[in-house]
Amino acid sequence: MKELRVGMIGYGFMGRAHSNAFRRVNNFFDLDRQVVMKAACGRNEAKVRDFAARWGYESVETDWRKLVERDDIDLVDICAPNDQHLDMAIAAAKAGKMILCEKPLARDGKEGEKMVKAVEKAGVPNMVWYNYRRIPAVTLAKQLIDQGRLGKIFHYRAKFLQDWTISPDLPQGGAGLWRLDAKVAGSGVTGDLLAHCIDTALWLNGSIAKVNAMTETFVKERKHNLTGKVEKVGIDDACAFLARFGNGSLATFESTRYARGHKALYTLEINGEHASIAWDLHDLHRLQYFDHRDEGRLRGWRSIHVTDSDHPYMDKWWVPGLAIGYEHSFVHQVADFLEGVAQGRAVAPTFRDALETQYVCDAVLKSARTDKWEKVKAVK
Ligand code: SOE
Repeated sequence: MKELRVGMIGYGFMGRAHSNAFRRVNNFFDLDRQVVMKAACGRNEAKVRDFAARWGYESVETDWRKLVERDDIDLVDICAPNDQHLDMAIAAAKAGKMILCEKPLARDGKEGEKMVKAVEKAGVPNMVWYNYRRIPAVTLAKQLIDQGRLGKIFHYRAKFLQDWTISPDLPQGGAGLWRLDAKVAGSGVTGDLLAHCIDTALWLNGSIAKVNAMTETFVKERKHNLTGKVEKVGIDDACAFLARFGNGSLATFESTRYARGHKALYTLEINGEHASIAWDLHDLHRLQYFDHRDEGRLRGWRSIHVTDSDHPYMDKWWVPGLAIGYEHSFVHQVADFLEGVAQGRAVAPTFRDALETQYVCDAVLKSARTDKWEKVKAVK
């Protein structure tokens, strides 16, 4: 079997989620490529050594440019904060590496465009880690929609709610908290959480034509971990927007880090002419499905436990009825990517697919500023 040698940049929460996927994928999926965890890269040598030892990377680097140039690396996985995606992706593309990039692709559409250009010019396989598409219940929703079971779609509703930044004492900047620093993250909940909802929505329901948004920053100043000074907060703490899809359906999207009691509640509901579906990340192995064409006396919401062997990805895991979790969506994404590499075809969401999400985020943030409906730029 041909080896595929991975170089991982970053060792935070996502570095762990991706490493777990690389480690397990060949145990569960029959693939033409054997993942070799070749090198992990991070600026703090002690921490990156510890990370590499724990996850089984063969070597470490403290300078990402060295990692990208190494001859024994086939694929670079970018798990660094958002402000570094652009430079890393361009360098990796120039070095002819395959690239996986953590979401969001970039801080905005302009950066995203440069990244798309770089990978397409280099002709290297590329993909962005919008992992929720590959939770079996969400993939099943896609299959049902593509079979036309819902009929014409009228409504799309999505929310991503958290509550971890409510305290004004929480600083911004630095490890983990760079998500609160607009210069590094690009935006707040729009790029971090709504980007997930938008990616799934574009996949399930097609393009978004225009949006009308509002955002709020509830805590206006926070101490910055890197400067030690109290600095203005530039991110959106909460964002809600209306959208019109190209297929004529109406949508509402909402995200906040101020919904006390909710830790990572991603929910979506789609209402079509014949049927509706609903999904909830806190109950991720279930898909709710209502079909108006069912016999009247028995009609009602079905709660499908998406754990049977004819459900997406489930034949690769345990016996029917036994659930899998969040981390498996990353394993599925690597498995699909490796299959695409072996067959010489692109696997979604590519950088180009993720650019569309970036354009929706740009339009959302613009609309919040202008207080008007804003058109979403089309990906050329
Ligand atoms: C933020 O808390 C976060 O970790 C996001 O960055 C992830 O993309 C999301 O899946 C869970 O929440």
